[in-house]
Amino acid sequence: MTKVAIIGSEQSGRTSLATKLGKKGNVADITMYDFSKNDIVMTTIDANGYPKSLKSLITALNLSDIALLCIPPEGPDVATGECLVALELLQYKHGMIVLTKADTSYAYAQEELEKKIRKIISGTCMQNWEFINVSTQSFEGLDKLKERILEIDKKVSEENRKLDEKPVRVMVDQSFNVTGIGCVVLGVVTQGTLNAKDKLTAYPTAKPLEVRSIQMHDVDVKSASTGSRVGLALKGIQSKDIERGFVLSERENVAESFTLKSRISPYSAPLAVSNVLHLFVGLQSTPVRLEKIEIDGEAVDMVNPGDECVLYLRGSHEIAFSSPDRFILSNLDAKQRFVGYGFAETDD
Ligand SMILES: Nc1nc2c(ncn2[C@@H]2O[C@H](COP(=O)(O)OP(=O)(O)OP(=O)(O)O)[C@@H](O)[C@H]2O)c(=O)[nH]1
Ligand SMILES: [Mg+2]
Repeated sequence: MTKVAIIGSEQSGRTSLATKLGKKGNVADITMYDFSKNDIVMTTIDANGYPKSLKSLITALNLSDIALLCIPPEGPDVATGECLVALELLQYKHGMIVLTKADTSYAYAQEELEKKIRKIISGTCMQNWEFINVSTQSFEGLDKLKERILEIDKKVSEENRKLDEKPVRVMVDQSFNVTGIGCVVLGVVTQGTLNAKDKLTAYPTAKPLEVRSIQMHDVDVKSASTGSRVGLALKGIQSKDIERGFVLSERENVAESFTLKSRISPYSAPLAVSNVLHLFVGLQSTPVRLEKIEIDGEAVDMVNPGDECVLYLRGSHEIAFSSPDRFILSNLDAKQRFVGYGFAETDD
């Protein structure tokens, strides 16, 4: 099951590209486009709420395995830079740089643009990503792009098979009530293998539930491996008790305040105690206040771009997390809004 996120700056050609990759589904701050033919099943997510909403960007990336960063012939702007920072903070493994609207540019200009961006991404997790010139007008590059997506997805599947034996976790992105069925949620199996009749808990509220049935692209299945996008009918819980961001699993840590071993992005402004930041983990997010900063075990008032530190953050509502989860920190008032990443101390 192939899951693709389309990101980039305003007017970079994101939605035009998404419409070429699948059939449009419901629209929120992300829009999903579904495609299925023979044994190819693909969901493409347009982060259409970005750049206004950082959450749209993070949600699209966390629900996907392959990122397509759209850059138009005009070249990168602040939002493009912010997308690059997000990918680097998430250590996003797979993706491509899509030079969009190729029909409005020239081969030489596209080559120069590629050179310029290659310089920017050297030394980052994106340094080996392929560049591809695409036009949704002349159709240049579209077949090649689809081919490459499927090639990359083979690697993604291999990686996911290594996670199939882990304890199951499902990241929920939608929850609603279906007459005659009850609570239905949509989401992604982020690790482990989900089986019908599994008894799990919805976090952060810790409400127990049973998986009544599993569907993948409208087909009933008995189990779903890591990376699967699933629809689940749930027993023992109501749709109003689950929302986007919830994690279904056997056990999660739940907290309102966090101690994060962090690294500040080189592209952030310095941080100071009492700053108000915005924290993302999985599809959850919360405002947090920076209560305390430690560098090498010593309390300090400020921390600089590029520094490693321990951040003590106080939030206002409960967040579910486990040891592999990467927290992303942002300052919604800054021009480049991403601040850094961190990992929480967990009980497991
Ligand atoms: N000539 C040409 N125009 C394109 C191409 N792709 C997109 N456009 C045009 O560029 C503009 C922006 O395209 P969208 O696909 O809406 O880009 P977007 O990033 O989704 O834009 P917003 O969501 O509005 O920020 C539209 O007017 C498109 O018609 C292309 O391949 N060639
Ligand atoms: Mg759009």
